Amino acid sequence: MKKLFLMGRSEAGKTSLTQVLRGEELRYHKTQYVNTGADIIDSPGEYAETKRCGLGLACFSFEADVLALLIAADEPFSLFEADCQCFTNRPLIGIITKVDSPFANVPMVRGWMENSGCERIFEVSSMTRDGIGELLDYLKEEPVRLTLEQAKARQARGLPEWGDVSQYGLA
Ligand SMILES: Nc1nc2c(ncn2[C@@H]2O[C@H](COP(=O)(O)OP(=O)(O)O)[C@@H](O)[C@H]2O)c(=O)[nH]1
Ligand SMILES: [Mg+2]
Repeated sequence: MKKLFLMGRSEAGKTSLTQVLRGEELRYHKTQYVNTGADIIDSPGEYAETKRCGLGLACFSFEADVLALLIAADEPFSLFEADCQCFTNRPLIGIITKVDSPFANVPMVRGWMENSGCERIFEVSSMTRDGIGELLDYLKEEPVRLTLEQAKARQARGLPEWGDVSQYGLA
């Protein structure tokens, strides 16, 4: 199971998605702190909303196997800059939540996520459970485990640690 780190503004649906992925009942809970011990690391939206706290997200991300930018399908703008993957050395995915919303604009959010460097994008609803199975299947795949030497060899060539590098003889 991959350890997932969720980033997104307040009300984007991070805590609800965490509850659904854990098979818990949906209930409102204000996220006050970051607990990095669990399989899914939820974070308070305030971190993504202020520049200083945004740095904290970069630090917490090193506790995870995969990072997710989370944007609700009905959000009017994106908090995330272009090419966010450059602040981390983990795979970056996008999770579009609330696809059931009557105000959903999935293609627009997908465009923001592509611009921010997400290598895969999932469309989900914690209310209807749409797309949750596909996300769980992805999380159940084992993360790539590398030795320090393997990681350094890839880094020296400017390659991501998790990508297919068979053509470089580094597998
Ligand atoms: N329609 C809809 N509402 C959702 C969905 N997920 C969360 N919400 C609602 O959005 C609000 C914020 O959710 P929450 O998970 O606390 O967001 P967080 O601040 O990112 O942790 C709550 O009122 C949820 O009931 C969803 O998939 N569809
Ligand atoms: Mg929350």
